[in-house]
Amino acid sequence: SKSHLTYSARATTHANPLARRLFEVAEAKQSNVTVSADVTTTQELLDLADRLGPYIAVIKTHIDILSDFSEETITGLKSLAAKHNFLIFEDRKFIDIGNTVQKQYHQGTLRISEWSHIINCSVLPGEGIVEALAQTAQAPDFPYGSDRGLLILAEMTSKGSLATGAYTSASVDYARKYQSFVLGFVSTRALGEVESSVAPVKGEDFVVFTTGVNLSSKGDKLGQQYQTPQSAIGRGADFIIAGRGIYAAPDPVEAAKQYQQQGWEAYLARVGG
Ligand code: S5P
Repeated sequence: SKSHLTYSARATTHANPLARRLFEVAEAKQSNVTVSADVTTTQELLDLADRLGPYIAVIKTHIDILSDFSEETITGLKSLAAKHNFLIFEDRKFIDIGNTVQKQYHQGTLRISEWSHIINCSVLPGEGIVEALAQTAQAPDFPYGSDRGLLILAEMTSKGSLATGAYTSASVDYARKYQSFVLGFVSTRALGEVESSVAPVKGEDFVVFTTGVNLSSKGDKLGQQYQTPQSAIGRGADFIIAGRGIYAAPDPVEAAKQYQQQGWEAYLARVGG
């Protein structure tokens, strides 16, 4: 993996424009934090995005948990992303046949393709899901150009996760095969060494997002398992995703700053800075 290189170096060499932008944002803001803003109203979401915006590289949404999703949600998120220079990652975890996910992504009530730079999918349905999402985003008439990318959910943090072994290997296969649209993985570690039936592509540089990051808890009562920013970044995370550790803290802004600082120090230690 390229995890020993700086974000700036990776921004210079990466073939994918959205990956380049992601690394540039991280470098410019000195933040590798993705906040998982799992709140349930538009006002709470936009309020968090505005207050935490300066300290994060990416905001991750679960747009379908909002009780009042509307045009205002989209307009608000887009304008805050521009104001604070962060990217938007809708954690929809597409998992269906190609024909269905194309509609879920590019049509429908939530209009995900319109506002979310990054999406993710499970490869449980097989290669076709990645092919279908890539086809939609790379169609000549797709309105958002090369400003969109996919993360493959290659592993999960929950206890007893079945996203292991052959599933994780297939995730790497498809990432290699659809490299022009796949930015990388949601995984608990770098996956370059994982057995894959597709040979590594020369110069490949998959971006690793690691969720289940929390400074003060080991897990929850529903099987979530946490690690610290240091541990996640040591295992190869390029971006750390924290939800309750930040938004449910007594002071979310202070918490965001703390994750930012620890995430950045762990990154600097990794690249030898
Ligand atoms: O394996 C995973 C993958 C994801 S995307 N485990 C996860 O927890 N997530 C998501 O990360 C989950 O849906 C939630 O939005 C966030 C973790 O939230 P937290 O409050 O436990 O930090």
